[in-house]
Amino acid sequence: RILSYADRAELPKIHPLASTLLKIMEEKESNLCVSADVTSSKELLQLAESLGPKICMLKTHCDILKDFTEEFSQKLQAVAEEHNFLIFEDRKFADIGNTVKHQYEGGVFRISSWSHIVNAHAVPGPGVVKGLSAVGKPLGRGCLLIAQMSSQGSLATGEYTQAVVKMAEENSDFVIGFICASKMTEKPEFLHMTPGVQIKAGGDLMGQQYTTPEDVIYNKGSDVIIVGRGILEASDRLEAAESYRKSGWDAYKRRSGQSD
Ligand code: UP6
Repeated sequence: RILSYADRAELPKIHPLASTLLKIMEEKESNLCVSADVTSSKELLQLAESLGPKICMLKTHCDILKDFTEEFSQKLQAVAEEHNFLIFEDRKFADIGNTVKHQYEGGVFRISSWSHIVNAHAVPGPGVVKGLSAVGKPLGRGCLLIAQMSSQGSLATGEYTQAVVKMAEENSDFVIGFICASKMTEKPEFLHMTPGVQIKAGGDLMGQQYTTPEDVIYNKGSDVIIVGRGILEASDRLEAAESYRKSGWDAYKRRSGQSD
């Protein structure tokens, strides 16, 4: 029997933001993160508003929006508060510490001002975490390191992946978990989040590879499913989100021995 999300939220060494997320997951019975990959800020806000009750987290790519404004980011934060979910800007930082510090804090997007969670590639070495942490830690933000990718031919494998896990464990004051395909560490303080999820396994024409909520949560031991087109391209997005929420939650209940 593994620790429940609720148990993990109370661990003595848990990062406060990871604890917040685990409590949201338990309370809303959702390990679903919707990847809101749309290009209009109005549509993104409508998505957040309608799917908000079903999700623990909303993932954004702010640089695909054609009309990003600070007003939009303020409205998104208000919706996140209203529906009790966290915002994860999927910026995939990958430069030296000094540069990512500016990219995270400044520019047009001012990501650190509105996004609870960001992520980074470990390619540059620990300086990337130091740079992001200098901005995010005082604000109570957290970071995920990309240990593996869902795309075909990904180079993030083997020793690289192991080195990413080590980097996370050495920076646990700011790194709260991983983007990965399966459980990376036995340390229950870390969160595992997995993209490339659809109800049916398969892929797209540009190398994306899909596996199912059941496989990700029950077999692979990840914590959060990240779903984009599986929901966005459904004729009824709300119905699709509910179906992913239920699949992810049922798989978690089975894995943690809280059902059957
Ligand atoms: N994403 C992946 N795979 C990774 C890391 N990130 O697909 O290894 C992101 C993509 C996209 C989302 O940038 O926003 O997760 C997946 O969308 P999809 O469900 O529509 O394929």
